[in-house]
Amino acid sequence: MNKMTLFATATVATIAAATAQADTYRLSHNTGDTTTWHKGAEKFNELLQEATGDDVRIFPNAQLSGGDQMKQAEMTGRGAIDMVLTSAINVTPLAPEMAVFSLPYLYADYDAVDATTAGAAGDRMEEIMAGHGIKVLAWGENGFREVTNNVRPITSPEDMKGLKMRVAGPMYIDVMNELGANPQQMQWSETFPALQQGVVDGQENPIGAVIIPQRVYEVQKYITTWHYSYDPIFLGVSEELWESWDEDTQAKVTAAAEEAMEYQKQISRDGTASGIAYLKEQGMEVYEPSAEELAAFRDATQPAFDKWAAQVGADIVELFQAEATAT
Ligand code: X2X
Repeated sequence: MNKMTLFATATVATIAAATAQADTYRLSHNTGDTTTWHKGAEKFNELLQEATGDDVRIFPNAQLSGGDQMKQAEMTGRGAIDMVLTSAINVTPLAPEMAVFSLPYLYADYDAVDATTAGAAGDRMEEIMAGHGIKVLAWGENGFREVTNNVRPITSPEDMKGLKMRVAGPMYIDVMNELGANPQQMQWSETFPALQQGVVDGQENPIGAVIIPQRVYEVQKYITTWHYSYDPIFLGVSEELWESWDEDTQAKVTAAAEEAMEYQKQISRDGTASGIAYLKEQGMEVYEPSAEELAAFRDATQPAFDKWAAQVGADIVELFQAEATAT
């Protein structure tokens, strides 16, 4: 063998070894390790291991972005984090269009939600995220966000007046201001102690995905199922990493993500369905508003809807509304 052949043989062997070697990817999410988000990530890891031999190391509570839940997407976009599982509202500093999902009272029910994530509306958001360096693999669910607090039952917009409310993101600040509450943006990982110590009176989150698994009922007395805002989550991978895979790997990763998010969505919905009874058992006072009462919340939050619809862009809002009402 001459020198050239030796070199070529060694290179091929190195590439073969590198290809056969299993990779470990780092996945960031911003809830605790008891939530349906975390369970969905674990399911993804399991399925990916079976399909490709690679595995996923899961980092809860936004640890990879120094505890900042709004930074995970941007870091994934520039390849500093491999994978991200987060909700739409956390991505709005990077892609304001993602606020569309959570516009107050956009969705009537789960069918309307599924029509958009599976339809042209979902595709449009996936294109936008790709423009920020994130390949969306599949949509999962945080859910319809319900309001809890320690001061009084919330039965009408007036009841929100003066309440100190922890919120996750900018759109919810506007919504809370319209309702006369005092909103404060805070990391989710810091919210439980803040509620416990009375730094804030209340918060809003989905029942099945977050409120029950993170035991919010231990530090909150009242919950109102006002369904004011829907929040999807998505499982995404940095475009850089995505592009490094061959088509076969891309297909396997996508299939694992879709199955894992389907599972995550189902356990979130199941947990929500059985959740009201559970929260009552835990001593919470549950208020389920009538259609008329919901309409009052809807009217009161309309200015925030209009403001954010303008930021999202009329074409996107119309696309979502068309698919959400076609079911
Ligand atoms: O921070 C929250 O409230 C949470 C966990 O629901 C989101 O990530 C938006």
